[in-house]
Amino acid sequence: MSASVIDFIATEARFGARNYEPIGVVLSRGEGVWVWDTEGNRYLDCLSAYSAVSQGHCHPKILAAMVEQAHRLTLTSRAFHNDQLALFYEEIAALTGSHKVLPMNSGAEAVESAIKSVRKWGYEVKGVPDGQAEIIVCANNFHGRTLGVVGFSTDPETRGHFGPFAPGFKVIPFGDAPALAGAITPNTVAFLVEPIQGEAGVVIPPAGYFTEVRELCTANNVMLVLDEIQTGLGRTGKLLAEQHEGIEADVTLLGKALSGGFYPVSAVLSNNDVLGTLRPGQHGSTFGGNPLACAVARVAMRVLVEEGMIENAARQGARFLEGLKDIRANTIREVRGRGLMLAVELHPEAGRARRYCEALQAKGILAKDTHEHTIRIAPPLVITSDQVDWALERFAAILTQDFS
Ligand code: IF1
Repeated sequence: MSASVIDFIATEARFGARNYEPIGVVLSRGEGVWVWDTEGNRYLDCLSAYSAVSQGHCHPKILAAMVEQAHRLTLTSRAFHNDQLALFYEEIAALTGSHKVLPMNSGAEAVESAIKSVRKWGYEVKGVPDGQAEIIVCANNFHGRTLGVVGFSTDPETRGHFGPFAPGFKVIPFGDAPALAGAITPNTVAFLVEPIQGEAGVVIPPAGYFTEVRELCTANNVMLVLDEIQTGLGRTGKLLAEQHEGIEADVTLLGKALSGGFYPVSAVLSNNDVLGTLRPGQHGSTFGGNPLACAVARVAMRVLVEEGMIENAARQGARFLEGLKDIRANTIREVRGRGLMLAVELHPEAGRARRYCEALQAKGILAKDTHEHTIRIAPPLVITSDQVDWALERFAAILTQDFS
């Protein structure tokens, strides 16, 4: 490593809160599926900033829209109207078939906003006694880092020593419809769930699970809130992961790729009822719905569709999954994924996934471990067949080695 690389890393460690443990690469440029470090080494990005850069790094059309809008108007607050918000609403509603939109910034904020909204809906529409609303969530969930959200995490790392936490959440196993049926009470306002659990290691529920979930929620007047912050906007090979089971959520959360990685933009999407309960002064955000965010998100959504990225995610995801399954290596316990949301789970004896990610870095691939033994693979949705094959060669070379 050159002196400058060591300097960036050491300076971060000296001044920064050490809430991350990054792989030892300092990135300074990106284009499409590729990123470059400060020394000019090129890497295929198989993380895409946790699925936020689905449209590829520095997508030229999103960049142009951002620059153009930044020259004109960036922030007005919601105290005034701006000439981008209405267009953003119209386009995201048309794309997703939603009736109402609440714009926020981070994913966690969208989750918090959904929780507030479904509780309010519960009191004002469903008739739950004040202060009694219950929300059901799943074990091993990941919905963000705010206090409200980590309070119903089941991961000791995520929630440990951050309490006390707010009551009103009930945890059931993921992928278990009878458990949902058993947990619903007259005070249940919502079931909040990821279509595929990301942080848990790309956990795909059994086929038919969400059909049953949808039926249970409808039968009991419980709002089904799907956190599609990671799975949405083409990542799994469909616009929304809910489409794999042909269901529709009552509330859908989007974030990450909603801006193509240029800017934090998130949104709560709902039927008329849930967001319809919010009145002026009851919820808001200084930056939520700002014209720069809206202009960026509008183009980020447009290129996803116009440039065929969703279909490409399905096609290249299938190719990647096949290729990973064909790797004969006794380090591999399981390979799973849907679209370009993939994971390789290693045998515990094979050593830590982190070591494999470091070895992949040396071969020109950036991927991220999760939970000790799982390598997560989520390249930008613009990846080509040749690039998938290029990556597979390198995965094969590394996964057939032993780093225990
Ligand atoms: C971190 C994982 C990915 C999310 C879902 C809400 C949020 C996220 C389903 C919050 C965020 C990120 C955040 C990142 C790690 C990460 C992640 F490893 F935890 F699972 F993407 F794979 N809902 N996920 O996945 O969105 O507030 O961050 O915008 O280090 O916290 P945010």
